[in-house]
Amino acid sequence: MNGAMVNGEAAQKPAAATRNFSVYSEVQSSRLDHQLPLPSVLKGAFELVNGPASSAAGNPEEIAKLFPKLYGQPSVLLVPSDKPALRSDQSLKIGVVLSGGQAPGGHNVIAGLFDYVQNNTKDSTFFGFKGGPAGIMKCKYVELTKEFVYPYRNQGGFDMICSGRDKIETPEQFKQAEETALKLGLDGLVVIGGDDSNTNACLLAEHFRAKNIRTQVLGCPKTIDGDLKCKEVPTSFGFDTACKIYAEMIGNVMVDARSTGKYYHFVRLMGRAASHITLECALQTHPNITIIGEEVAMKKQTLKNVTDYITDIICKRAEYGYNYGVILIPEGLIDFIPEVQQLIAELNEILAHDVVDEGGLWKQKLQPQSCILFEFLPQSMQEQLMLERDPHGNVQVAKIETEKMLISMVETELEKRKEQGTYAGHFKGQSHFFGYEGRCGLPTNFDSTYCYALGYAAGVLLHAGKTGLIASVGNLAAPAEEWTVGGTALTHLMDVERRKGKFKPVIKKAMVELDGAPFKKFASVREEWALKNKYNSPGPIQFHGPTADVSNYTLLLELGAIA
Ligand code: FBP
Repeated sequence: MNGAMVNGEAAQKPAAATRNFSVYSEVQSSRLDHQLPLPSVLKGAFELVNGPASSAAGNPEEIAKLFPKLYGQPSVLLVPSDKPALRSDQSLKIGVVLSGGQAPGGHNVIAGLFDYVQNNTKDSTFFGFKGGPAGIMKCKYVELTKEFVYPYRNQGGFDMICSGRDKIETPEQFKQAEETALKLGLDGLVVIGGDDSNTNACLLAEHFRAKNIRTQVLGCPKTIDGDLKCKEVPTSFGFDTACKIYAEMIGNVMVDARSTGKYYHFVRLMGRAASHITLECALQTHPNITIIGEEVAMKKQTLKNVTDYITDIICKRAEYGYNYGVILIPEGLIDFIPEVQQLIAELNEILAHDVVDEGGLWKQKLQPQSCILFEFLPQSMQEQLMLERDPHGNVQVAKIETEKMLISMVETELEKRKEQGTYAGHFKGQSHFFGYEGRCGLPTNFDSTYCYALGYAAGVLLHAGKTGLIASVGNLAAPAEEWTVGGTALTHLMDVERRKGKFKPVIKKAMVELDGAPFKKFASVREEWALKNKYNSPGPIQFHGPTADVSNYTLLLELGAIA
């Protein structure tokens, strides 16, 4: 086999790979030629069937006002047909951009889009905007060719064209994007991103429509966080691979904990808002304690409640003779604790509108209870909460070391209990943050195939003249040949939210549902995992063998494919 399979034909292997990588390992090289099965609807002739008019995830009247051109447009589904619906003699100019945090599989979305365009249109041109949305605004791009794309097939990372978190927000920035679209004569632009980036894609699609610019804009669901999903978009790519990488690392730490019997490992896992990654990693590895942010919020727990919950289990385990364990904490935990949430909301308003003076006068603007909490937090935590927000107005939770704060709070509580005579064990905390390590690994078979299908789907939608849709591939519990392919109206995923002191349209984040199958499964076994050591160390991602194509618990439980 000489190259990746494209519609049954091997993609031509170029003479020299151009990726800026000194050496490919054997496994990386073998992935270059990994054959990707396409959903069968994409292999033959198909037509695009419109669904009913769409609405919004919340506040439909506001969304309709914000997107007068796009609101209500139907979603589309590809269905097999006798004759092809799209002309193959068309020549398209298409741009693609990677936006936001890295997620394994992004290169395959580009490869899928590229292959669709190559195989189904004539003499088309494909531009990759460099460094995220800033590349669109500054018109910095590279022309993507077969040779350029090849070394990135089935490889992790976003280094093919790189990514960035810039937002196309101000009238000047929209103007810049418009100039680029016109200068390059773009028929279409595909934004591969998370909730914020897809919101941006929709705003751009609306802008181009309103100004009669022919460039269509489509989104693709990317984020390891797993919080960009809905019925039509069952998962975001990257989640599967990232969770499996973290699960391997957690499993290793578990074996280490059991081998020495002397440490409690506090592992903070990425996932800025939702706790999907933490929940999935718990289902894969069976830790002693797992904190799910959404549950903390629902129970309106305080920092003290969370600390007590952890401490109680540590004390009980000490009675069983276990002075070690593994605890999973979601990155976004602090944002779920109502008292901290309130503090962050007040800080956001202050940081957006006021000068933060060194003398601390700004603190007078905090509510009394928020001020008390702020003063109670360790200085490092205070500083981390005051860090600059990202361009979308989010607190940069990846920089907040909640695991260290919890270790110190648990330590203090255990000392108290020791004095009271209710704890006789010994405690040593080890902190870990598993985040960036999972974002650029070799994509699993699932992510590789899913991303390729997403890219292909985006190609079809652009070719069909669609705009303001997110590529949607469904029926994911079935073999890839049976996956469904289509596009969902981006406005259908939207709500309004308060950001930087103003109401803004946002794609509603999909949080862990406490009555959903993954959480219920976890809740049914967590007590047993707390006291008995039921650790599961899954080892590295498998690319061959019986489990290689199995996706993750979250997806399979949500789809009802496993119980
Ligand atoms: P996206 O939502 O853009 O996919 O990014 C998610 C994420 O990986 C979070 O899990 C994490 O909090 C954040 O990015 C880190 O951001 P940065 O790369 O800017 O440090």
